[in-house]
Amino acid sequence: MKVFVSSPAGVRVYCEVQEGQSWTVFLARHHQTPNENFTRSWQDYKKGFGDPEGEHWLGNENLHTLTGGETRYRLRVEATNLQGEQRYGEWRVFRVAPEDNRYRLTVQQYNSSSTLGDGLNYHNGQSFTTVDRDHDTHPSTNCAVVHGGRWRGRWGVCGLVNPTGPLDLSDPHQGPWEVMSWVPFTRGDSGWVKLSSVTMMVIKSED
Ligand SMILES: [Ca+2]
Repeated sequence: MKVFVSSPAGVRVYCEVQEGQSWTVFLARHHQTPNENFTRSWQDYKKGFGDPEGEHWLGNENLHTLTGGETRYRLRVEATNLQGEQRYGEWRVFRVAPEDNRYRLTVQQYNSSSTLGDGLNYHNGQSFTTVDRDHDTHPSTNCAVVHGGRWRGRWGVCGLVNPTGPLDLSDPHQGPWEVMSWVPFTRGDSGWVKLSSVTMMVIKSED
């Protein structure tokens, strides 16, 4: 169930309520007309963009305010492939550092009952990178720019998961790494899979 709330700071937020628990959505991607532009600057990813009722990024500053304190947050990702198959993944620790630490990502303790693979582990500890701020580990390339800017805003390395990649799937010859994708889509697999939708959300940890 979708619920829209305003934070004390006046930020309008989409919360996904599942089994009585209210998850704060920070990334929503799906087909809409027109699709949201995710090739954005550091400032845009900092502040957030898009419509909470449609495709959007909540903003790195909001993510840090929410998850960067003493309270531990969990992460849940729900993803659907082009065949309509759904997977979910959960991580028991999700934290985004302040801007002066380049919104560095901590994502740990993958829940092994997840059906979605743990590609995010590859991004653990990485800084956030945008087309105008290369903070990734690749020495000669900005990962947000390669493949025509298709890697977009991301935490740190070229690969693996690409939830901010383009949703234009009209070219069957495009590799999955060039569009919105996840690897491994199924826990225990190794395959790189194009996605038709993805939602990333957080909730306070109960332990
Ligand atoms: Ca680089």
